[in-house]
Amino acid sequence: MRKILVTGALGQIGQELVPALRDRYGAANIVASDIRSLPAGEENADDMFEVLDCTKAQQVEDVVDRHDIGCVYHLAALLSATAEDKPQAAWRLNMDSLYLMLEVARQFDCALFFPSSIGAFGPTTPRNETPQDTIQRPTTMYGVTKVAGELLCDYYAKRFGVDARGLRFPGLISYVAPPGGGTTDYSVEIFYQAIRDRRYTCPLKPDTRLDMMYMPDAIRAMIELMEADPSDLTHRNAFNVTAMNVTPEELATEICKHMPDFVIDYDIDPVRQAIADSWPRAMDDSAARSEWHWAPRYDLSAMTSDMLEKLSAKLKPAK
Ligand code: AKB
Repeated sequence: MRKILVTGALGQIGQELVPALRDRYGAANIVASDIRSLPAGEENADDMFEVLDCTKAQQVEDVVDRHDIGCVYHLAALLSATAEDKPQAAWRLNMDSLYLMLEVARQFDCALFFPSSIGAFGPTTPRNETPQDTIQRPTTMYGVTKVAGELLCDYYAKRFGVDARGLRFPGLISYVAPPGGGTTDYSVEIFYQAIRDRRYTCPLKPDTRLDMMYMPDAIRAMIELMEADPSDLTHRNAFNVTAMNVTPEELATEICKHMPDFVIDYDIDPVRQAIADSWPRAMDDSAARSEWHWAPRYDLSAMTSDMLEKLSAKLKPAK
């Protein structure tokens, strides 16, 4: 098989996607890449890793050509809160790199996975049961880059036949690698703080309802979409996917079932709150369910039990 390249491999999704791809297709077929080097001690002779700035055409072409890449999972991007802080940098990374990846996919005949987000919607989008095809007028730089990215992927698919596919991810909850600079980061931080201190100060209001998904479901969704028979896909790109929708208060209540002394309080971050208030409360993911049989396995209760068990083991002080 032609190899698979993952960009942003040291990020929250990449650190779980790369091992899952290595398990599924064999380590010799997966090239991980990131703008950062692998941390010392994490190198493994069997695993391929490239330091790659995916805004640099020459570097991207060289890696794709040298490794005979046939599919790219393009994860490198700035998340919503960081993008609001650094909008110019967000445009450069999120858009320049996607354009380059699509161009390289066109020239080298590669498939491409692009992660869009609930951030691709805005305050004029219907907030409940948000349809697959609806109004998209985001008010954040992150959202602007996600809508533009979705449109660019559709354009390259239609105009040049590039097999570009993608998902609109909700907040992703995981214990392997922390997220960085997202609006939904609270849903991961709350677990770290619950285990360490039995208390958490949340930057979003208690009733802020957003879609969420546990990382094992997210990884499976990406691989299942990329493996789906193209003739089954009407949309192909930017599928709404969700597994649960929760508020900070509800998540805290679920954690309390395992840790009755856990306490949550609130210190609202106005930037993150404004972003969250402009996003859907609950997406309709029926297109993904019918076109490629998407079905999440973790609901709030299953995710919370697994997170607490796995993260407690990870944070246990070494003896
Ligand atoms: C963020 O909060 O920026 C991301 C997202 C929902 O796209 N987790």
